[in-house]
Amino acid sequence: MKPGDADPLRKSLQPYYNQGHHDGPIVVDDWAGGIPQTRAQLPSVRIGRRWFSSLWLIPLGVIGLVLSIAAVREMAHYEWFAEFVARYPGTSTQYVEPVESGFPWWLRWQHFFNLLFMMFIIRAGLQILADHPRLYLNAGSKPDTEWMRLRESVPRHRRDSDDAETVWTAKEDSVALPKQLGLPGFRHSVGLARWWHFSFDLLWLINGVLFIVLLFCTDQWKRLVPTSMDVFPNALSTALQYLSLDLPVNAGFSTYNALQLLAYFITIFIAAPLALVTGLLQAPSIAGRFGTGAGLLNRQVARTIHFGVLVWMLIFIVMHTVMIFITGFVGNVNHITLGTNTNSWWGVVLYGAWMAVIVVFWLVASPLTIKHPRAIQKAGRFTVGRLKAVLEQTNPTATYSEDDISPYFWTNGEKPESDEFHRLEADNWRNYQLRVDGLVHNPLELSYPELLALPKQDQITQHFCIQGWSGIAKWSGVPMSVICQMAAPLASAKWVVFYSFADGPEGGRYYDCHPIANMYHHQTILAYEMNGEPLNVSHGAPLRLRDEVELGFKQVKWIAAIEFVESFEHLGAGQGGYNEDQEFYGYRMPI
Ligand SMILES: Nc1nc2c(c(=O)[nH]1)N[C@H]1C(S)=C(S)[C@@H](COP(=O)(O)O)O[C@H]1N2
Ligand SMILES: [Mo]
Repeated sequence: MKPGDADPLRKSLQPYYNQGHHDGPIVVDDWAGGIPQTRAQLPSVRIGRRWFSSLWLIPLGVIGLVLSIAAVREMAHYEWFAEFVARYPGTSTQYVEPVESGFPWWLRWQHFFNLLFMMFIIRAGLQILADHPRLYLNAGSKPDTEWMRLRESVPRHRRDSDDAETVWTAKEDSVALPKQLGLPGFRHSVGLARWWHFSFDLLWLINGVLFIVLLFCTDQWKRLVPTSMDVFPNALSTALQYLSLDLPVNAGFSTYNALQLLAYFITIFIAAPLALVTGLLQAPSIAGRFGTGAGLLNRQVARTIHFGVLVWMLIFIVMHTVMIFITGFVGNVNHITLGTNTNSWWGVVLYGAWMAVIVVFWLVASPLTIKHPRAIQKAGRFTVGRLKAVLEQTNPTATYSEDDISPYFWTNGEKPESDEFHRLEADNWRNYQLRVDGLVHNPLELSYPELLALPKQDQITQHFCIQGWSGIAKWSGVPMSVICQMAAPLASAKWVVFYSFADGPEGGRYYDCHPIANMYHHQTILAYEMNGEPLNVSHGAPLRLRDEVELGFKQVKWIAAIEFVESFEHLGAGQGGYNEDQEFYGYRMPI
């Protein structure tokens, strides 16, 4: 028998809410404790103190387009207009040399895979957005400071985190998306969405890097990289020609028009790298490493720019597709499928086949995720698990100043309901005992006063919830290295389990496992104070973990016991924690 096997805490872990179906399928109505499928609203945007629906963009866009066309068609009567277009024809060799080699096979296939991967990335990205459906520019994610949102304000009477009974949790704030828009659509499915997002991010990046290398190993870069400032007047000329409804010549087989070139250049060389950088800046392991948590590059700014890239990509995809259709559809699809400057119907057939493949993957992705969630978790871990393990090694050390402390700090999780916990709370933790055991030389029982008497450490650090919000707070407590020193783990101990007093929403005890190496990091502490006050119950009293390289859900609140183990396979459903078991998160969460 392994140490602790007869333990009531270990027994309280539940393999999986859907007992008997350890690998799913997910019953959406029972998901996350039966959270109702509150739908996302259309995005609204705040200007000053007023909120405007994004639907206004439709009439404004139409009016803007019609007025622009009217204005440009009038301008086209003037001689200077004709002179300008003659001088800068829009498609010319003033800003690039023509490409003689057509569209090579690698470029055509990479173009197809790029679209396929982006379909998954965009849908899963929208799902991640819906898990905290607000965008801010401040690191503290304070309600009503968001500039964009997909639901109404956080209810005013539920913002007080000192009241653990009524406080509005981040989980309640999540919204559902239609199944064929989000991936997988249902509410608070961020864990599964992230496997799709990150796995296809990696494939997309590999495809993109290979594409850029091949561009510069051949003459294909000449299509995409302007070599003269003349690209700008030519781009203006192209735009004017489109708006005058007198479409410019399409010589795309060898030379893109200047507007097209700029759009491609921005997408490939600016938007795509920006997506990578702003994705990484949202990670505790990166932001903590570079100390970007509070400043201009804070997580919420990064999330906003990341969203901006999404908007750019969507506009690009729509405009690109419209242009393919209206500027000579058969010829255009011949270029990109067969690589020939022909008007063959085979090009159209191949284009149709590609699109059909994308539609099929589109249609099966969400149902497959709902049916086989454990397989999605495993496939995701197989694809990006090792990279996440590397990010755990960034050794984040950032601390912030008192001025950076967030005026509001979101709450998450369900507080403990047991009589035992209520009694401990009523007695102000006088009878609380932290148990530390498992693979250690010296099992410990530490009372609350004993914990307070141990060396105390303060740190002002940033919390990163998987759902997307963040907050900076000052945490004070006992370094885990001190606990390790006292307990003296055996060499066989590889993981450290934190058991909570609280159950998760699906039933079964909340717990989470951390690599033992993290325990020796100087920023890993058992906190009993927040912002200089005793920790309140909402935020995890009497004791909550801070392991700053990891995301928020791993910061177990209401800690009842700590156990050192060799592996976590025998705990719960064997995935490394409550959310890992029940909601298919990963156990390494430095991003
Ligand atoms: N026991 C327990 N601990 C928990 C949770 C929970 O549901 N139960 N939620 C986690 C999540 S998802 C987050 S983001 C943080 C939130 O901490 P806070 O409420 O202090 O902001 O606590 C983590 N610790
Ligand atoms: Mo979270």
